[in-house]
Amino acid sequence: MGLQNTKHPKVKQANIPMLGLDSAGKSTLLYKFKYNDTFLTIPTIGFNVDMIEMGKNFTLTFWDVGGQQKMRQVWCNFLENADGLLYVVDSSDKQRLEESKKEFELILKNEFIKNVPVVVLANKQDLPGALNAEEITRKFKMKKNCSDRNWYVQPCCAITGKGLAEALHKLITFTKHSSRSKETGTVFKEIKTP
Ligand code: G3D
Ligand code: MG
Repeated sequence: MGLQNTKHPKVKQANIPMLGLDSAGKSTLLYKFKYNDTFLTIPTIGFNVDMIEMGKNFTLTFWDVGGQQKMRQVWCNFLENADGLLYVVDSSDKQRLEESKKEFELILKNEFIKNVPVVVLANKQDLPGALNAEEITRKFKMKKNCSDRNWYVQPCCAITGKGLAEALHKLITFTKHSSRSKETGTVFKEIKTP
């Protein structure tokens, strides 16, 4: 499988992998970004990719990668060309917050995303007992773990869309002027899923 987008000399595009444990809400978020609508999601086997125009001459390409244990082995393939990272957390799933934090810390150790900006989406804020942005910031040790990059923790609800405009705005601000975001089409290399 190969993907190539069309060359358009003036369009800047940034690659944004969306990672996080299974069921964090990544696919729901992607549909909401793209269509401003909610769809019935099924667990993502492999990945979904969508390019979304963010105003004139700037496109974000979102890579929504499955979060099941076996898919996490291939997350690193999606980091190589990343201009920004969206890390999605189910803020209400207290039992798996530690697991999510460990995976997050593993990602940050990857050389490919050294200094790459990170937006953490503290999703499912509508659910009772969800940790708020400050609590997620502390739990994920953002100040320590992301001291070498721009970062932001955005509370949101993928179902209603609350908080998503702010998250996109942050992503755009972080990535738009980054030297890593490219000014022409990008050739997406083949990615094998287990
Ligand atoms: P994933 O792509 O990260 O694996 P999905 O996660 O987008 O498939 O979402 C997993 C489940 O969480 C879905 O429910 C979805 O509707 C739900 N979900 C996603 N975001 C939110 C949110 O902000 N609030 C609430 N309450 N639920 C959310 P099902 O029932 O289909 O498994
Ligand atoms: Mg999914």
